Amino acid sequence: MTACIFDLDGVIVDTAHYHFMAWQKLAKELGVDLTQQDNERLKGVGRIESLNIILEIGGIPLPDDEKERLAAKKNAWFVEYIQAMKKEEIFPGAKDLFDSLHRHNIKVGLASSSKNARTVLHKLEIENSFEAIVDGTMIKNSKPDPEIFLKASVLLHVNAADCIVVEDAEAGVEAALRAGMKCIGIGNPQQLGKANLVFDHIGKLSYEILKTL
Ligand code: B16
Ligand code: MG
Repeated sequence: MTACIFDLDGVIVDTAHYHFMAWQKLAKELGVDLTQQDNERLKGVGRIESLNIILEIGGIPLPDDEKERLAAKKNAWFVEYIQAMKKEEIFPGAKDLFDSLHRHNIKVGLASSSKNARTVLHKLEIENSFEAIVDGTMIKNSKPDPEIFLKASVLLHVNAADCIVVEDAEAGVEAALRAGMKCIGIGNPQQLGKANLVFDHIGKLSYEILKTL
């Protein structure tokens, strides 16, 4: 391992919950009952792709301009939630893990499909913890496409095969494996079974565990 690449929403902070709250509010307006289980399909995928999944669940066909309007509405709610975020909302152990990896000369990268990732990093005051940051504004194809992780490895100047990804989404685990990287899942082993190892929280990870992969 020469680098470790972290997903943001759901791994470093519980913004995954804010995404869910905003999508649920929109789904309700559309008359769609969006369950926690449905929400697993939205994790890690881009904004319009997420809306398409909700419309598919509801059996609602819409023209592209209307989709853009609804996605912007959801985003406005999400932005409102993250504006109120406090830096203390970072998951316990995350910052210590970045510092420990740096002490062991492991590069630390961030790869988030979110176009709001930089705002969240700024709120948490951790922009300087990463040697490279790739967000949703920098990619054409969102997870499960491997583009985001490959781009991160290029910016970190490391081989993809020497990277470990930490992800909470099924789409993210798939993207990491397709990039030829190892992957640690954060969450439910039943959902993230393809990952090399699964933990329920980032606080359980350490340099010693990562280097066993
Ligand atoms: P935005 P991650 C992803 O971030 C979220 O998991 C996903 O739910 C969201 O739809 C996507 O970002 C796009 O976010 O609408 O803010 O651009 O998990 O890759 O950090
Ligand atoms: Mg995530």
